[in-house]
Parts: sequence; C-alpha cells; structure tokens
Amino acid sequence: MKGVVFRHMMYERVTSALGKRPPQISHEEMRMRQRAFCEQLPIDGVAIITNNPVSIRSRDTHHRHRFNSYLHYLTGWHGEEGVAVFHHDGVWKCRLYVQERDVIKETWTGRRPGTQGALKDWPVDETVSRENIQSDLSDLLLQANQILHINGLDRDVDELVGKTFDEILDPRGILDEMRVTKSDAEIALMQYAADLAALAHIEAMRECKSGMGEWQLQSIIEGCFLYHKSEWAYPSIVGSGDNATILHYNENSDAMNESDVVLIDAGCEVDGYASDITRTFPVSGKFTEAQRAIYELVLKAQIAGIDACQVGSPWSAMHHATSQVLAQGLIDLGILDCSLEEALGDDYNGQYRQFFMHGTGHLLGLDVHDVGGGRQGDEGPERILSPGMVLTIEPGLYFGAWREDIEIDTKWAGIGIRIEDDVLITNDGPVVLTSKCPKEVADIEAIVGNN
Ligand SMILES: [Mn+2]
Repeated sequence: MKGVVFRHMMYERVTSALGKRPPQISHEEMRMRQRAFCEQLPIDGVAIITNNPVSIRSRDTHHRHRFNSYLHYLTGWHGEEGVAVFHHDGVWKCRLYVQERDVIKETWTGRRPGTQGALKDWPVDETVSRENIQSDLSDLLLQANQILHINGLDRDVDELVGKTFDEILDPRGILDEMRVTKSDAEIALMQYAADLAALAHIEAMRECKSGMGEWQLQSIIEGCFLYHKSEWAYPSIVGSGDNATILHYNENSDAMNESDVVLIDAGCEVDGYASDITRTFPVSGKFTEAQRAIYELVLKAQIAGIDACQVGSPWSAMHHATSQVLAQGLIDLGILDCSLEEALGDDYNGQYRQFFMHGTGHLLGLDVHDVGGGRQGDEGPERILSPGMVLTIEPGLYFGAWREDIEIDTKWAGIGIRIEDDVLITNDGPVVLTSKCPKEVADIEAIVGNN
C-alpha cells in the first residue's frame, strides 16, 4: 500500500510540472487536410484509407488496437473496420464506412457511434454501414477510372479493389508529404508528449538503484504515461550493461549492476503523436572514468547534430555532423588507430561504424519513425530541412563485450550510450522539444538515485 501511495505522489509531481494537455486536432483542421489531399487527387479517381487490422495476441485475445495514422489524420475515426473513401460527386466528399449500432455486440465490445453518430460527430460527409461495403463501394469503384489504395490492411477492401482495377496507385505519396510539416496544433501535442516522456525519464533516474530490475524502471516510465492518459509509442528499451549495446533490446528482464550504465529509450503517444527520448545514466549515480569519456563524446556529437538542424540544410548534414565528432573522438580516445578520413570512410561508412551502426535520426509524428523519408537507405532526392519538421537526433556508441567481431580495450567493454532528443525545425534554429530531460553529466549525477 505504501508503494501505491508513493507512486501516486511521484506521478502527481509530473502532473503539476506538465501543465494543461492541449486540445485534440480540430475537425476544422481535419477538413483542411481533406481538402489539401483531394486537391491532389485525379477528378475521376477514388482514394481509400482503411483502418489497421486487429491482430491476435493469444487465441481469442487481441493486441490492443492502434488506429491507422492516415485514417486518424484525415478523419479522427478509430472504429474497427473503419474505411474512409474520397470520391468526386460534383465536389469532393468523404464517405466513411463504420460498424452499425448493435446493442448485443456493443454490450460485449463497447459502444459504437454507428452511421448516424459518425455523421453527426466526425468530419465526414456521408456514412454507410460496413455491412454494405461490398455493394456500396463496388458502385463507387465502377464509376471511377483510377484508384488510390494501400493494400494489406483490410482484406475485404483489397479484394474489392483487386476485382475492379489492375493498377493501384498509392495515396501515401500525397499524404506523407502533407504530414511532414506539422501545424501549430500538432506541435502543441508533440511538445506535451515530449514533456511527459522527459518527466517520466527523470522519475526513472530518481528511482534507479543497483540490484533493481530493468523492468522496474520500465514500469515507472510506462506507469507515468498511463497515469497521464497516454501510452508508449513503441516498446520501451531498458538495457543495462551489455544489454545497452543491443539497439532494439526490449526484454528488459535483467537486474542492474552497480558498475553498469543503463540505456532507456522510451517515448509516449498523445492523441496519436509520438515522443522519442533516449537517456543513458550510471546505475550507481556516478559515471566511471571510461563511461564518462564515452558519454561526453556522444553528448558532444549529439549537440553538433542538433546544431546542424537548420532550415535549408540537407537531411544528411546532421548525420555528418555527429559522425565527424564521434570519429575524431574515437581516434582521440585511442579506440581507432587511423586517420579521420579512414575512420569516416567513403560516404560515412568507415571504421567508426563498428561502434555507431545506425542513423542519426528520423522524422517524428503520428508514427514514431514517421513518414516522409529521410531515413538511411531511403531512395529519392534528399530531404531538405524546413520549418515545422520534427525529427530525432540520437547518436550513440556501443561496445558490446559479447561481440566477437571487434577488438577493444576491456575498459570500454559493456558500455552502450545513446542520447536522443526530439527537435523542431524553425526559422530561428532548432528547438529541442525534449529539453526538460537533463543530459549534462553533472545534472544526471545529481538526479540518479536521489529520490
Ligand atoms: Mn528514435
């Protein structure tokens, strides 16, 4: 009972620091999005946006459903089997297929707005019962000459579309570009998601003690999300010691040793918008000399990466900035024995990549790895940074003691460090949305274990 009371107080501290939750995206804004989308559609075309499928977790129990980001973006509709269809009928209209009211089913699985409720309370022009989608959508498709649709999410719709059309266009080309630039309302939600995650990380730092389980730090952070009517945007990573050197480790099942650093990569979602924060700190509250040397190098690289987030810069500028600092630092620490040119290599794939093997960041929004490209290995012209974009800056260095492919001094073995912030691009330079989460050595050492 004492623990429950304590947890409540800890979270109330976060609540008061958080302030007011911003409003959800207005229907007016969704209507603007619909207009901008439809303006780019062929007038003899139909565009279909389905919801995500429900997936089985175990026998007759499902994974918690997460709405499709495009459907959310355009209509705010989350209902299972929901389908939005944009068609031109003198003017562009949004027709939404929804599950009809059914008292028996609603008794088991929850209330449904039904066709009438959806038409009244969502920004759509027409609603049709999902039961009639076969005949109703077929009629619309027969009148169209072009179809835009994302295959693989709704089997019934895939089948209907496949029967009528040989060539299927992808609506994501239009929508992704729209989603890259965030509106003021979106930025407000993302700032709140960033604040909540930042404060949750601080609570985990405060509570950290050697011998504690990684899962216990996870529970503090995810409990904090839930306490504030939010949830994780991606499975939380809590890795101590060698586990910190596994990029997507999320078993979170080991007890933490006094001498290790622990890496936490955890972010939350607020009305669909994600935050994404990584912090790494010593379990004991005090970095060893070796840990501190690596930490300060990664921090220096991260700050250089953030500084490179300027309007007009190409996407790769921030990766080049972090890479140059890391490569030079690895040479200075004696971890790499070569020239800077050799360390960086052609096209930034040189020797330093043994220890920094991922990209420097990704776009952030309704999806944690948001649409709009910019990730390493993406095709097409390089994205140029512009105001309203939100991206992460997250360099890291990883020295897995378990790795047979690298040779390093034992003093570095088992150190994995990543520092990640969320950055808004503005005409006045980069704005760090996650700035409430400390990252300087002195600040971290003052907080860890100090509850
Ligand atoms: Mn990330």
